[in-house]
Amino acid sequence: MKTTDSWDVFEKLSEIIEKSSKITFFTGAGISTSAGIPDFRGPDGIYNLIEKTHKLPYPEAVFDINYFRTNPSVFYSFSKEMFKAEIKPTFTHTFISKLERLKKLAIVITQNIDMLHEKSGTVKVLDCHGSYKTAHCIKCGSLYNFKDFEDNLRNGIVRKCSCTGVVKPDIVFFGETLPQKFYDIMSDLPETDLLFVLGSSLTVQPANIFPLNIIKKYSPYSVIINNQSTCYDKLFDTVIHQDIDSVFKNVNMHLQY
Ligand code: CNA
Repeated sequence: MKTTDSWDVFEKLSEIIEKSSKITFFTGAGISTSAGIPDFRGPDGIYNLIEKTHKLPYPEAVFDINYFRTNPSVFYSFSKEMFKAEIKPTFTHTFISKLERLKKLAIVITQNIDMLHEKSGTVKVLDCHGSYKTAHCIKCGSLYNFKDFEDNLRNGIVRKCSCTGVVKPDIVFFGETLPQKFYDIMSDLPETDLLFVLGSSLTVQPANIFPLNIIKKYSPYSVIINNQSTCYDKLFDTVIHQDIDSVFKNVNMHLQY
C-alpha cells in the first residue's frame, strides 16, 4: 500500500491515465458532496443530519423498505433536501465524461442515486443502487417517470398513485435486491487496466464487492481516493486521502490533452 499526498502522485496518475484505455470507476456519495449533496457516513453526512431532525428508530430507517411502507414522508423529506437546488455535475463527473469521449472508459459503476454521471454526459454508467429516473407505486405497480413526481420530491410531499398507494422512486432500499444488471456485470466483469474507487466508504454490500473482484480478476493499477480511510485501503496501489475534485483538477493540469 502506498498512501500519498505528494504533488508527484498527480503527475504519475496523469501518466497512467494517458497509457490506459480501459478505465473503470466505482463511485460513491463522496464524488457528489461538492455538488451540495451530503454523503451518508461522512461527518456532515445524512445519518448525522437526520438524527438531528427526525425521530427515527435508527438512521438507516430513511432508506429501509419496511420503514418506508409505513413512514414514506421521511424519505420524501430527505429527497427535498437533495433536490432543493439545481444539482450540477462536479469537476470530477465532467472529467470522467471527457475520458469516455477519449475512448478510455470501460464503465462507471455508481452507488449514487443523483444521476450526475448521466447529467455530465457519461453514457456507460450502471446505477447499481437505482436512481430517481423512474418510480413505481408500491401497491399497484404503476410506473412513473421523473417528471411525474419531481414536484413532490422538490416539495417533500409524498406522491400518491391514483390507487392511493405510495409512489417509491426506483432506488434500492435496505432490504431490497440490486438490479439484475449489477449481477450480470459481476459475472462478466469489464476488462480493466486502471481502477478508480472514488468517495466510497466501501461499507455497503454487495456493491463493494465489485471493485474488489475487479482487482482479483485483472490486477489493474488501482487507486482509491477518499478523504477518510476505508478498511480496504491496503488492497490498492495508491491511496489518496484528499478531496476528489482537488485531485482531478491537479491530474488534469498534467494531462497532455
Ligand atoms: P458513504 O458511506 O457516505 O461514503 C462516502 C465517503 O466519501 C466517506 O468516507 C466520506 O468521507 C467520503 N467523502 C465525502 N466527500 C468527499 C470528498 N469531497 N472527497 C473525498 N472523499 C469524500 O457513501 P457510499 O457511497 O460508500 O455508500 C453507499 C450509499 C450512499 C449508496 O447506497 C448511495 O445510494 C448512498 N448515497 C448516495 C448519494 C448520492 O446519490 N449523491 C448521497 C448520499 C448517499
